Amino acid sequence: TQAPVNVTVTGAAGQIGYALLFRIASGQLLGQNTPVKLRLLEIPQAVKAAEGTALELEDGAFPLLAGVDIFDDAKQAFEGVNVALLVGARPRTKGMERGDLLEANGGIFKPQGEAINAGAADDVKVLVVGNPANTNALIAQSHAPDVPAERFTAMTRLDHNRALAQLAKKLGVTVSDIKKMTIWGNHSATQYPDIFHAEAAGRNAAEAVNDQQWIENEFIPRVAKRGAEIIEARGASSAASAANAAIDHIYDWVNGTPEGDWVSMGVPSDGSYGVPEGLISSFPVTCKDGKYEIVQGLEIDEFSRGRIDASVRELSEERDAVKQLGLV
Ligand code: NAX
Repeated sequence: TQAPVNVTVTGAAGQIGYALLFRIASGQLLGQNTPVKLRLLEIPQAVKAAEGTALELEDGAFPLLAGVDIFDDAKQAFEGVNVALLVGARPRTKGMERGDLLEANGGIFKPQGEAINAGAADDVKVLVVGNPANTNALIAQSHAPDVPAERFTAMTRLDHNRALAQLAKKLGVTVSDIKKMTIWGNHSATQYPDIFHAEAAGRNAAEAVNDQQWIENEFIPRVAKRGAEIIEARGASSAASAANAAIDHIYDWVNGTPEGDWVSMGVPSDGSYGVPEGLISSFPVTCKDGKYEIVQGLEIDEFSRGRIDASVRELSEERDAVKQLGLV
């Protein structure tokens, strides 16, 4: 077997952290031949809870778990990191304006970007889960000038998976019958889940659905607002499904996507599909040999164009706002 891979998880004592760490330890993040060393980052008040989780990780007797270290200092937590999962963030609380939210998160993601720049391994891959995920990723990336920008990604895989499940249900097929789903734009209510390029059991998915009303008024809002639906039902935000999506995102990035399919990732735009360069926006991507590529050449009709532009506009506004705050 190979040397252990260093995986840093921030917000390790939170609810996504609790669902995520055991799956990483069991080998589901990187595969069954790759031992992992966990480096947990928490704020000082939550270190004790993280230590409790570390005791439980020990009790899992995971053959692939080569060690667990806990930090309340970002510089130490990201030392030698190969895979960084940035889950901890400042949630929006009552009465908080968007500017306050972005500023509070800047206070987290700026120092974390600097710490990644200072200490990460050459092959570091970063996934930002903590919201607002795309813009938090942009903040971290802009403070890590020595790390290739494309290593900073934001999670839209939960939206992608939600879209797969809703479409499969509608068509009475299994999720594995669906290929080439795409989430475009921001991980927010403006995101655009696009089934016009998707395939369901070998047919074009939009043609198989044949119901524009359902696409516009049920499917898209259901996927975009699924987070709120979960909170309403569970009394808490999505946790295990978010952890599952983070596992999928990194697993596919490292191990590759299957031939004839793609996944959705928030990645720095190279200008593809008219998305301004540098914005961290969700695209269809294929992965191979530890690298991803934005799928090129998809035809975007007027309906899709409007939806993509609206979500990208929101990302531009978020970038302008953090620019004004001096965070990027
Ligand atoms: P929790 O509040 O349960 O946990 C967050 C943890 O982060 C806490 O333990 C807190 O102490 C820690 N933390 C705060 N600041 C930190 C810092 N500077 N360094 C290290 N740790 C820090 O939230 P949870 O439900 O786990 O959600 C975490 C984040 O994921 C939230 O921002 C949430 O909005 C976001 N989500 C993103 C999703 C996505 O699809 N991109 C979906 C699920 C989720 O809503």
